[in-house]
Order: sequence, then C-alpha cells, then structure tokens
Amino acid sequence: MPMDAVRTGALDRRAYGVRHDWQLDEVQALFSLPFSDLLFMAQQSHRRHFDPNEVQVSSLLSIKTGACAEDCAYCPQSAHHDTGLPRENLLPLEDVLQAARQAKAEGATRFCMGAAWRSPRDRDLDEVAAMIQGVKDLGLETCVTLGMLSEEQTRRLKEAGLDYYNHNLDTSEEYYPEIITTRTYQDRLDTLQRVREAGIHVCCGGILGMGETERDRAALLMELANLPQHPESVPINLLVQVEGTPLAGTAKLDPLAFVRTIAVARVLMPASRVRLSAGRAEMSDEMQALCFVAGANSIFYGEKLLTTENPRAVRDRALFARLGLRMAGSGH
Ligand code: SAM
Ligand code: DTB
Ligand code: SF4
Repeated sequence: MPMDAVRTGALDRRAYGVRHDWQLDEVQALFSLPFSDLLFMAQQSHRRHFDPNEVQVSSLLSIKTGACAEDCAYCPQSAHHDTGLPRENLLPLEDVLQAARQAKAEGATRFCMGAAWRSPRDRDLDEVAAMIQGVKDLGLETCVTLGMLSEEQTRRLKEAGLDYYNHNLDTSEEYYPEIITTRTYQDRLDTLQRVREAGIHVCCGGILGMGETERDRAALLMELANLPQHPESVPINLLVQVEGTPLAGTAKLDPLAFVRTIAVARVLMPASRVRLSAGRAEMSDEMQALCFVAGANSIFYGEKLLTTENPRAVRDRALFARLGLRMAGSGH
C-alpha cells in the first residue's frame, strides 16, 4: 500500500472493496501506517458501509459453565486450569428466558448463549434448540457458541432458528499451538465452514494481548478476511487475565496496538460488525472512544461477559451519550 497515497487522500481503490485475497505484507503495511493515516482509512471504510454513530449491542449469558475439556490457555473455564470457578450444568430454559427478557429491556438486540463445551452432545442440543426458539420468540436475534459442531448439529441449530454462531480463530495459525493443544486451527476452520454452509451468520474473531506479535495479529485478520465470506461479526477481545490460567501475568498490550488492530479489521472487513469485546471493563472511556473511531461498531453489553466482568449498562449508556452514539435498533 503506497503510504503517500494514503496521506494525500488519493487512496488505493482496492483497499476499500470487499476483498478476499489479502497478502500478509499488505496487512502488515496497514499496521505500520502512521496512526492518523490508519484511523482515517478505517473511518473512510466505516462510513461507506455503516452509520458511524450507531453501535449494535448484544448481551451474553453462560448457559453451561466450567469443566471444559479443552486447554485454551486464556480461559477460566478450562478443566485443565485451577481458577476456582464454580461449575454449573446447563441452565433451565426459564432462567435463560428471564435473562434474555432483561437484556432486551436494557436495549440489547441480540442474545448470545455460551457453553463451555469442546462440542455439544446431541441431547444437549435439544435443550439449546428450545432456548434458541424461546429467545427468538422474545423478538431478539440469537447467537450461540458451543464449540465444534458436526454437520447434523449445525443443521439442527439452523432449524431451531439460530441467527449467529460464534466460533473464534483466536490468533494466528502459527501461534495457535502455544495457546491450545487439544484442537487444531483446521478443526476451527471446519466448523466455521459447516456453519456458513448451513446458512447461519458467522461471528468469528480473536483475542489480543496473549503475548502474540504484531505479525500474529496481522495473520489472524488476514485469515478472517480471506475466508470465502467475511464473518458478519468480528469480535476483537482483549485478554481478560484470570488468576490460575497460564496466561495470567502476560505483559499487557499497548492500548494503541489494540486500537490499530480494530482499525485494520475495519479496513479488511469493511461491511462486517467489528465487535469491541472482552476487556472493556479495564479500558478507559478514552480508549473505547478511539476504538469506535477506528471502526468498532458493536459491543457486549450487560454487567457480565460469560464468567468475568463487563462494564455496567449505566456506564455504557453514559459513554454512548458522551460520544453521541446510538444503540442500533433498540429504541434506546
Ligand atoms: N467453548 C466454546 C468455544 O471455545 O468456542 C464457546 C465459549 S468460549 C468461552 C468463547 C470465546 O471466549 C473464546 O473463543 C475466546 O475467544 C473468548 N474468551 C475466553 N476466555 C477469554 C478471556 N479470558 N479473555 C478474552 N476472551 C476470552
Ligand atoms: C467472544 O469473542 N467473546 C465473548 C463471546 N465471544 C462468547 C466471550 C468473552 C469471554 C471472556 C471471559 C469470560 O467472561 O469468561
Ligand atoms: Fe472450553 Fe471455550 Fe474455554 Fe476453550 S474457550 S476452554 S473451548 S470454554
């Protein structure tokens, strides 16, 4: 990418289209741009596809907590780490619907249900299907994240009315074995392909601040952008360091490196919702504001993520008011 072209505003038209053929050196060149040039470019992309002052909000609920067979080094729910997190079986339907009603009343338009599974058992899926139908009947969009899926399971979720499936690549393929050893990158890609082929919208992103390099961040975003279709939702999480996980104590990521990653995600996937995800509880309002300027246009909303803290809804509403942001489609 010629940097002078960016500065002068004579922007490479190729950079603004929806592309699937990004090369690593091109993505790294975006990361290397002067901060203002990169944010300007991200704003241009953002404004072509979205109202820049509108943010979509989703609320999360952990429907099955802890004792997960996978060994993800970041995750408090892995049975491989001792984090003191109490485990919980699959929640009763009525508890889930109660949480969904509250999320709707607070202004969320999508309700995401997460389960600490490597992959669901078929009998679990019947219960999750009932939750999806119940949440949909409340007038909310539905999202679930349940681990790896077979083709048959994917089809059943689609039939239940599922709108989105969250399944993150988390980091670059090269760095992946440092973070997870109980599954492969290809396992993740296979589930993503099944979800896409079943006609369910894809929510797929990653985590920053796990000790990865800028090259890993560039490679993750390139992988997402070069999927046959861009994920409709791209969650960018900042690692929430939980005592007892192998990644507790990892050197903190430079906040501006986080903002840069949001901006590059916006440029690479201009028509996708880039979700400012985990880690907001530790971010200043000013850092979040920069993320919105860089092209983030969705968040997780409500005081809890799955097992860790998120900013209270009142704090988010106050931040939105300060920034003149509106919540998409909720009337709030
Ligand atoms: N077990 C399923 C899976 O891994 O796909 C679904 C639940 S899992 C908790 C969903 C996502 O949460 C993970 O892919 C990861 O990106 C994110 N996550 C988990 N722990 C995190 C942490 N400590 N900080 C930031 N993101 C985290
Ligand atoms: C995603 O990318 N982030 C959310 C959602 N998808 C499921 C989960 C964040 C979890 C943070 C750690 C926790 O609360 O357990
Ligand atoms: Fe299990 Fe998901 Fe946590 Fe990995 S991220 S340990 S798969 S709940």
